Parts: sequence; C-alpha cells; structure tokens
Amino acid sequence: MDPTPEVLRRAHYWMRFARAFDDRCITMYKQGKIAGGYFSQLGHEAISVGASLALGSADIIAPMHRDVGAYFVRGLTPRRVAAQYYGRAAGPSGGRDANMHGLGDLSIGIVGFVSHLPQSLPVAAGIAHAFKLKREPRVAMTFVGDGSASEGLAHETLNWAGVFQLPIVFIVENNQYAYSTPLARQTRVPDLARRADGYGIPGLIVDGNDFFAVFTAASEAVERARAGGGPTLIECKTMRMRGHAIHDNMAYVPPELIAEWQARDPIIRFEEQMRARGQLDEGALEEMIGQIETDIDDALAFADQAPYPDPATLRFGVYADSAGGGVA
Ligand SMILES: Cc1ncc(C[n+]2csc(CCOP(=O)(O)OP(=O)(O)O)c2C)c(N)n1
Repeated sequence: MDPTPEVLRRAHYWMRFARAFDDRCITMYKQGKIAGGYFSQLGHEAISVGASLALGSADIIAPMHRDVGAYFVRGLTPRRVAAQYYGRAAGPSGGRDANMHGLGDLSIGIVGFVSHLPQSLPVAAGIAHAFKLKREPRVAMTFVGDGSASEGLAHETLNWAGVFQLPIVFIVENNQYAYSTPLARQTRVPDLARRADGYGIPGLIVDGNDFFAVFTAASEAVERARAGGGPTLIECKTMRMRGHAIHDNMAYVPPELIAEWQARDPIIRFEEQMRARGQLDEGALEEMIGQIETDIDDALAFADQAPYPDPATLRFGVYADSAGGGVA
C-alpha cells in the first residue's frame, strides 16, 4: 500500500520530531527537569509513527513506553507530552506520573500506558471486543516488546483475540533486549511472529527500521481487521539503541551490534528512500528541521512554566466518579 503524499509528509515530520524531542529530553533529564524515568525511543521511530499512521481517527491505540511518535501522530500535543515528563498538571496524567506512564487520552483514542507489562494488550483486546459486539467498524492497535511478548498475559490475549476474531493489530517491537536480557535468553523462538500460528492468526515479520514496510503491513492489517478478518501480529525487527531507561548504560550490549543497527537508522533510511522516489524536497527539509526545533522550544518552555498539580486534586481520577482536574 503506497502512502499518500500527506501520510509521507506526516511520517517525515513526526519521525524527525520524535528523534529531536528524544535528544532534547535526554538533556533535560540530565539537567534534572524530567521528574520520572526516561525511556528513549531512538531507533523505534519508523515503528511508532509507521504503524499509528495506518489508523483512522475513530480507531484506538494502546502504545508502550517506547512509542512517543505514536502519541504525537494521534494528536497528543508536544506541550502536553513535555508537561507530563515534567510532572505538571497540564500533562495527561495531571502530574500524577512523570513519564510515558499515564500518557493517555481517550478523547483522542489513546489508552494510557501503565508500568506493568504487557497490561495494555488485554485492555486493547477488550476495546476491540466492544467494537465487535457493537458492530462498529473500528480497530484497536497495541504495542508490545519482545520481553513482554513472552508474559502469560500476552499469550492469553492473543489467543482470545484469535478465538473471537477481534479487530485488533498487535505490533511486537522486537528490539532484541528486554532490559538486559537478550532475546535468546528468554525464548527459543527467534521470530516472534511464528507464535501467531499457535493462535490461528496471520503473523508477519517486517524490518522495523523501514517506514514503508511497517506502514504497508500495518495498513493491510488494519484493513483486514476492519473488514471482519480478525487480528494480525506484526513483528517489527529493530534494536534498542539506548539503555532500558536513561540510567542504564547498556554495557551488556556488544558495541558491534549497535554499530550494525546505526547503519540502518530508520530516519536516514526514510530520507534516502524519499530521495530515490524523487519526493524529498531538500529546502523543505531544512525548513522542517528549523520548525521542529521551534516547536520543541515552545513545548519545553510551556512545561517549564506550567504549574505542578494542586494537592487538593490528589484523589481525582482514582475512582471513575471522582475523575476531574484534567485527568484523562
Ligand atoms: C510485569 C512486569 N514485570 C517487570 C517489569 C519491569 N520492566 C519494565 S520494562 C522491562 C523490560 C521490557 O522488555 P521489552 O518488553 O522487551 O521492552 P523494551 O524495554 O526492551 O523495549 C521490565 C522487566 C514490568 N514493568 N512489568
């Protein structure tokens, strides 16, 4: 499925934006501005942006801790994301958490992420089941890491989704390490997509550093799900290019492996592909890079000046009937 020029423009902007935002946030973390942990998505841009661009506005997404690009694509503004990281009331969790955890907003179809892995999967499957029961032509998409894909809950969810032929797309971000555990130390199945056979659903393997491969596979899976064809598991092969979180210097990863994946950088690759297609406007690229820096400056300045939550709102959002105070 060839992306439209508008999809390509958004893909380019958000992949570059996610990368630049990530760079700046690492600096901000080191300056003590970011209140919680920081999970870099360096190297995952083509997956989070490519897969989420395959969805329609009425669909829902349940991303994980390395998918900031997907949050942006869905319409969570950089200001709100920055406010979340800075622990301010203007963030989607209302300042109750200070990283990707709690970074959701159901009004734009984003299910907030919680620390427990892979807890987003059954939530997304439940939503997909509701779509099916209500006969709504909507699709759920959720993301899971290679480590969390081996948790019991992931298997149960995939099995359930297969049995009930739910309109859901499972994106497995196989970045080869679950914290410090290499893939071969946690499963005998190097291609996680093969597990799809056990659930009776299609399983695809794509190069997770190739936007076009991710977008095409995700678009086909979304279309199949919407047409009543049930779930798809898409394994995106990639590499986690930073530590698990920013405190982790990833000394356990062989440097050759990092070098090998650096040569497959998803953004450089995308721009080369666009050049080859005659669709990269170099002047516009320069302008876009400048615009991104301006937008990031704006988001970080906004977060810096935003108030912390009022302690009186502490109980808001704990129970459904007391939700308020900006809690999504
Ligand atoms: C149920 C559960 N156990 C342990 C953790 C701690 N933990 C957070 S992320 C992580 C590794 C996850 O690996 P993976 O799913 O491969 O994603 P990655 O961080 O490598 O991208 C662990 C063990 C957790 N959040 N939830």
